[in-house]
Amino acid sequence: MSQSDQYKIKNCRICKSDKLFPFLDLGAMPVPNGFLKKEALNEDEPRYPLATCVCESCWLVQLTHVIPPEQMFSNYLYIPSTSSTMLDHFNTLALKVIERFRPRVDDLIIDIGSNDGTLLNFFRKRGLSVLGIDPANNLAQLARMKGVNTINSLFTASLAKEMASKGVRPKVITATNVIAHIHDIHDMCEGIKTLLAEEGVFVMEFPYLVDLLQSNEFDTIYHEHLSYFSLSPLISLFDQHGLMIFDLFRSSVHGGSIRVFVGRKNSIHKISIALEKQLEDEKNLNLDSRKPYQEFAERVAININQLSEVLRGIKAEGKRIIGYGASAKGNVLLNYGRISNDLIEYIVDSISYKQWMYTPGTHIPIYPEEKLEQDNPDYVLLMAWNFKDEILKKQAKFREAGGRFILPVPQVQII
Ligand code: DWN
Repeated sequence: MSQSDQYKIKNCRICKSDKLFPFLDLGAMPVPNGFLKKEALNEDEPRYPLATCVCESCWLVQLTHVIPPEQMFSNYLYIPSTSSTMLDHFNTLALKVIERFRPRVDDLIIDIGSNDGTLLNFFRKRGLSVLGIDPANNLAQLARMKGVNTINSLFTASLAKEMASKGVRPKVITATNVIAHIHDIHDMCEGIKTLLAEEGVFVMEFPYLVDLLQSNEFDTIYHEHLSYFSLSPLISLFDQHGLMIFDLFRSSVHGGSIRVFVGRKNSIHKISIALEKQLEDEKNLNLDSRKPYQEFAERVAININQLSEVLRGIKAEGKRIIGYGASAKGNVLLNYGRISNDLIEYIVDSISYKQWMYTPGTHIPIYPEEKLEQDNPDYVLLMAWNFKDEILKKQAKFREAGGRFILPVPQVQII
């Protein structure tokens, strides 16, 4: 059996239907955070199919293939705490949750996929007791060094059962940018139901499918993100586990995210007008038909050809181009667009883990941000476009001196 069949899904992960409509194929490529050391450049790099389908029964958008998590998350090179945008975002999230749900000092806050403890630290500093759960050993150690107690494990229903049997019943469970990474999402829901205190709230935040489609954010489709959620399939998922979404909040992080508030069906939580309105908006977008997905795929093909033309045109003028932000999405953009070191000389990035490494598949070297100021190239392809404001502000001097940024989405733009 070929690798592409080995990981291919046959049924929707929420409703188990086999009516899966494929609509975008980005080709086979290495996992997006699979950065390489120099000595590994000539070794074989596993490539996995990267394509999306939509279930024509519950309308969950999902990857056609699921790569085993241990091949992506054991030594994870993504920490949110390098960006002031995310630090502000998590601080505000903690504040809003405390103001609205008023956890008492002895109430426990658990974060699933707690990474390096960034979010939990904002609760901890306000006197609340916190506990992280994360499978990446390197990040769990970083979190513990910050004083955030962390269980180094994937979140599963059996872990939840074991914790609940010891009296662990958190008032608040958070999960930011992690639920889309979980294949057995029913197991995750059973875990939430077991662990969450009776009147507790599960706060789940993830990139929103509506933003992805409307802003052509095809590079946020990668092997780690198994599901691309809109509200309606999520509502039917939670309903199967005695849970319900009762409110939401939209934000611009990561190209447009949505935060949903989930409680037990018969709890004190009441469904908000905002939720009813957003459900109406989804209906008006015909997300329960093939059309929006087919049109998205057409726009993506136009976009990537345009980007390739712009980059090759700049090179033909004898100008130099580098990349900014060795992000997972950036690696999808490079591999899908077949953009390698013939076009992009190097990439600068603020994360020390990634510096002096090479990008997966395209083998472009990654250096500290300071190299941009020293080297003064003509153009910069902004691969971390979700941090555009923060990065453009940081590189104001480069721009004042005539340096130009190339934005790849929603359309190719030079600023
Ligand atoms: O779901 C996920 C999303 C939320 O974040 C994770 N699975 C993986 C990750 O995706 P990503 O790698 O695309 O994340 P970022 O945070 O968009 O990557 C930004 C990159 O840009 C980082 O490597 C850091 C770098 N950066 C920089 O060099 N200078 C970021 C900022 C703000 C900067 O000023």
